[in-house]
Amino acid sequence: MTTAEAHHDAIIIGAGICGTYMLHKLRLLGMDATVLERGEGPGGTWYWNRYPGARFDSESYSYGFSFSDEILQEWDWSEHFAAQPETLRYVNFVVDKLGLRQHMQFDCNVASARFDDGGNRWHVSLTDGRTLTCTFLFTAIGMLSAATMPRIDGVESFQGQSFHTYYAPQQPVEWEGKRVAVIGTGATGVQVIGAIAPKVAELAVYQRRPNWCAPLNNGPISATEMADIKASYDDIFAKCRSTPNGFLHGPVRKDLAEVPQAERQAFWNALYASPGFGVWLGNYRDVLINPEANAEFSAFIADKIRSRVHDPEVAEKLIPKDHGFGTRRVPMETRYYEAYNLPHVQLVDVNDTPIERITPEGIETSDGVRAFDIIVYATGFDAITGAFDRIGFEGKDGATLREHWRDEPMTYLGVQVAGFPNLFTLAGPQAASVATNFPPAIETAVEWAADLVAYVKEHNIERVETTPAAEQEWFDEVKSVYDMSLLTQTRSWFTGYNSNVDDRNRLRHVIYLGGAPAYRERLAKVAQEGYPGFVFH
Ligand code: NA7
Repeated sequence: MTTAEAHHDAIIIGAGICGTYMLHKLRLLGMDATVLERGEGPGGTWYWNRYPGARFDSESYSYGFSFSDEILQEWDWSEHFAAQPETLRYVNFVVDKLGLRQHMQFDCNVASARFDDGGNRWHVSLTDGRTLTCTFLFTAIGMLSAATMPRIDGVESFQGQSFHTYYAPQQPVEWEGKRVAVIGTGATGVQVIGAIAPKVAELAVYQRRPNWCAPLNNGPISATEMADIKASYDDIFAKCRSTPNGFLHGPVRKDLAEVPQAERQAFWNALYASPGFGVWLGNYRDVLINPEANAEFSAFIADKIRSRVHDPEVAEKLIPKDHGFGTRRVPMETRYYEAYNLPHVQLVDVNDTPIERITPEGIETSDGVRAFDIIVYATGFDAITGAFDRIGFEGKDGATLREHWRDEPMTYLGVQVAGFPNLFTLAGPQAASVATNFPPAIETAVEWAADLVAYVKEHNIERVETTPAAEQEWFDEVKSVYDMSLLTQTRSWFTGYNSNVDDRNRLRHVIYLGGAPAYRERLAKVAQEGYPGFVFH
């Protein structure tokens, strides 16, 4: 069957890392599957985020797919933390290598998906007027794909160039000689600022709350190193499977107080100088759990910031006071703090001088108007659930997913929703997914879903659904892990907050925080036990 025909065994929404792998697995099972993708090519996150400085925070070789030795051996990474263009090339390479492109439909916006209870089919409507049907519907729509603009008057009136980082132009932007504003200092803003600061004529950074950032310490991968990496992939992925977050960095199995002060300092200095997330995830095990241990490490990082930023007043503004290190997603930076030492770079604290409106010329704060050529909105996402809200999912008896998830994103194991049969939310809300190294989490989700599909085929099952009781059980588990974490003491997208979306500036239990190994074991146990919590017809 060709992709143009209306019915498929399976439809996958999204051609990122997740949709690509799900399509491959379904094709291996002999299913007729098509991918619907709103971009003009595959890549998902790596297709859209073309802003300067966009790159991995996880080691390139721990990010790629692990399932194909052939792909691992054929692909060379050029840097320890590859930049977006390289990753986009990688996804395209995989898609072509596996012969998947012909089963993907691009430039396809899914407007709604409705379950026909009697016919046991999903009807998937596209904004181009087409409606496709399928038996199984998989979402691979990303956790950070619904970009949010700030709710500031006049955004549309600006006469210069402006964009949200997620929608950065495909053509390179001319930064040289330009007066630039960046609003937002999350992981994205920090990458943009580090990358453009040396190029532009003027840069004003509008900061609401600072984050605890740490150096990425990136570097090129030589041919010899790449050969060593290729020879060590088994060890690399075994290591990733052994750590709570699926990265190459796992906690030291000691409490901070067990280690003499001088040794602690030496270890922390080494972590600070080492590549990647070690500083966040390779620390003493109580740093992210015990408030005193966290305060001590936060003080260490604060001193690092003071030592890197020349102006003490600016340094103090860049040091978070409302949360401890690592309780929000830690942005990994490259010469971010040094940017503030450049004479043409200015930090604007919007708590002192709030933004009142965007004007045709630039940005007006309580301090007056400042003119810009370019405004970059690095203002984040309606994370985790936003991409689902954008599509009108309608399940049994007219129930909508939006309403079902109004208070909390209720799911069973992060893979199914009661009342929405045959819909699988791959690496979705309340899965371990986005709190961990995402591709390994995607592999877990996709392989589990593929096993379930194989089971369903083998047993001539037409319908898989979960129950409200199973959802409640999983919600209680998800919540209990949040309750143990320091993360809930701060507002961030990990805890479901977004001030730019109605009814989203509050705690929601959107991610399973129990770690990748526990999540994997839980999914495996459910499969081994014949899928308790699921009802098959
Ligand atoms: P984040 O981490 O949600 O950061 C968004 C930033 O934008 C953050 O600093 C916000 O300040 C700021 N923001 C948002 N709205 C406003 C308004 N209205 N005014 C001023 N400042 C605002 O998104 P990112 O894209 O940086 O990172 C998302 C993930 O992508 C990242 O964690 C990686 O996993 C990849 P706030 O802190 O809310 O005060």
